[in-house]
Amino acid sequence: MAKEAANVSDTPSRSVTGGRETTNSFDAVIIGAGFAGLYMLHRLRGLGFSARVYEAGAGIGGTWYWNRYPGARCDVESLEYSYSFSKELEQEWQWTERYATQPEILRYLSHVAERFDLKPDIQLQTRVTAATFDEAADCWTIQTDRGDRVSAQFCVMATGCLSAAKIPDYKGRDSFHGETYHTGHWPHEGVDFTGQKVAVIGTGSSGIQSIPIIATQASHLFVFQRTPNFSVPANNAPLSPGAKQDWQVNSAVYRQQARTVPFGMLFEQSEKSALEVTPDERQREYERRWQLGGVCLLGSFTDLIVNKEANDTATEFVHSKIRGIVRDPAVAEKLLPRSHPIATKRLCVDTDYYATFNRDNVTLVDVLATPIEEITPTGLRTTDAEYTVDSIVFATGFDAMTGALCNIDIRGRDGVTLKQKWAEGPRTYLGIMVAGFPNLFTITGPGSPSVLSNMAVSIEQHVDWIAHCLEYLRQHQEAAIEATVDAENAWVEHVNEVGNATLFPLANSWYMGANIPGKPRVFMPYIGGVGVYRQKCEEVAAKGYQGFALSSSAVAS
Ligand code: N01
Repeated sequence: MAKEAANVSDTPSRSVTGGRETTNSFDAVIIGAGFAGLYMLHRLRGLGFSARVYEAGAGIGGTWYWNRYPGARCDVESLEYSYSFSKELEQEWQWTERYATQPEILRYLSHVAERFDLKPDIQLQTRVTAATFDEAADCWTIQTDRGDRVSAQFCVMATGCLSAAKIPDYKGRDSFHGETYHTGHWPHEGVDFTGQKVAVIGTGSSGIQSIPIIATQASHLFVFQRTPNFSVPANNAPLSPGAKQDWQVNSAVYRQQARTVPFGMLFEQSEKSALEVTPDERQREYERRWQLGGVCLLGSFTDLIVNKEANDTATEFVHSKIRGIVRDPAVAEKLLPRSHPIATKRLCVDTDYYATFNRDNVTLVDVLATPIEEITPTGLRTTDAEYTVDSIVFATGFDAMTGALCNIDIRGRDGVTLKQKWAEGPRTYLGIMVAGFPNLFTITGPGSPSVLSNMAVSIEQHVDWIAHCLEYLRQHQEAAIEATVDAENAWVEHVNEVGNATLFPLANSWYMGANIPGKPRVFMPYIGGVGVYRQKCEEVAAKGYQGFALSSSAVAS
C-alpha cells in the first residue's frame, strides 16, 4: 500500500508458507469475488491499497458461479449488465445474446479477473466465518474456515443479496432416497434428468427459468407452486451486429443514462398514467411491450407500482396472456397471480414458461390449496396426494439481502453482532454502512436500490463511492468512518416512507423478508430510484461525508 497513506495501516507483517508469500494485515479485506468483489479489488489496488478477497466458492463469479441450474440467464440485457469502468474491456468483449446465459456471464467475469490480474489477491474456497472490530486499533480481525486470521482497516462485504440459499424445513426432508438439488447450489457437472420423474418446488425466477428446460428432459415433471407468479417473455435472440455496433459507438451515452434512470436499465419509461389513457390505448401499449419482451412492461405507465387501480390493468393484461397460452382453463386459472400486485414480487422473465404447462408430461400442483406435508423416501406427500419422483429440485430462493451478512459473525462496537443489531430488520445509512460498525461497508446492502435495479450499475456506484471514501480518509488522515445513529435513523425512516408509498408492502415477497419464517417484515431495498439515490450519495460525500463520524483517533464518537 502507498506509504503516504497515514493511518491506513501499518506495514503488513509477511511470512512465507510453501513458497507463497502471505501477509496477515491488509488495508482492506473484501468478502466475495462476484461482480462486486472483483471491481472493489480492482479499484482499491488502483489506489494503492492492499487488499485480499476471500471467496467461499472454488472459482470466482459469485451468484454466477453458484447458480448453474438449467436455463439460468440474466434478466437484464447483457449489454447493460456488464461493467462500464473500462472502455477497453467494453470494446473487446462481445456478448452473443440479448440475455446472456450463466456460462457466458461467468466467462465474462473470468475474463475480467484475468485481464486485470485480480486472481493473485483472491483466496478461493475460503469462507469468512467472523469479523470483529477492534476498537483500540480501529481495524477488523477477519477469520476464515481455513484458519486464516488477518487484520484489515476496512472490511467490505461483497457477499451478494441472494447468496444464502434456503431449503424449507419440511418434515422428512432428509429421508428422500433420490437426488435433491437447490438451484443456487447446482452441481458443476450438470444434471441430466432424462427419463426421470422430477419435482420442482418453487416458481420464482429460478423455477420459472428452469422448469421449461427440465420439462424437455424429464419423463414427468411435477411443479409445486405455492404462489403463482407474474412472468413476461424474454424474447431472447442472438444480438444483431447492428445492436452490438450501436452499443460500441454510443455506450458512453447509454451508460450515463443508466446511472440516472430509476431502475438503472434503459427500457423506455412512459410519462403517462395507466388511468389517463383509453382501455384500447393501454392494451396496445402493454401488447407492444409484451412483444418487445423483458421487464420493459413495467415502464408502460408511471403509476404501476404506486396505484393499485393502475396496477390492476397490467395484472389483467398478463392474466389474459396466460389464459391465451395455457390450453387447459383449469390449469390456466391456477397459474393466475392474484395475491399480489404485479411487480411487487420480482417480475420474472421467461422462455416458454406458461406454454410448458401444455405439455403432457407436466403437472401443476397447487400447494397453496394442498400444502406439502412431508418429504418421503420416494417423493412428496401433499394433503391431497403422494408424488413418487426420482429427483427434487428446490427452487425455493434465498434468505435475501441480510442472510449472507448475518451468517457471518460480524461484531462491531461493544461486541454487538450485526444479527443482534438487525433483529427487528436491517438498519443502515445509505445501505452502505451501519452505525456501531465502523469501517465496514456493505456493497448493495439493505437500504440501497440493489435488487430493484440493474445490479451492475448499483455495484459500480457503491464500489466507486467506497473507493472515493477511502481515498478521502487517507488524504485527511482519518482512521475511521462510521454512520451516526441519527443519520441511520433518518435514512431508515426515509427508506420506509418511500417504500410505504408503493404497493410493495402488499406482497409476501423476499423483498419484505416474508419468505423466511420469523424474519421481520420490513421492505429492505430502497425504491427511491437509482438516479435519485446516486445524487444523495454524492451529496453526502461532497459535504465531507455528512451523517458519518470520521476520526483519526482510535475511537469515533
Ligand atoms: O427465489 P424466489 P428464486 N413451500 O424467492 C417458493 C434473482 N434471480 O431463486 O412465492 C412451497 O423468488 C416460493 O413461493 P412463495 C431474482 O432477483 C434472478 O426463484 O414464497 N414453496 C417461490 O415460488 C429473484 O427474485 C434471475 O409462496 C415455497 C419460490 O419458492 C431472486 O433471485 C434468476 C416454499 C422461491 O422464489 C430469487 O429467485 C434467478 C415452501 N416452503 C434468480 N418456500 C435472473 O437474472 C419457498 N417457496 C433471471
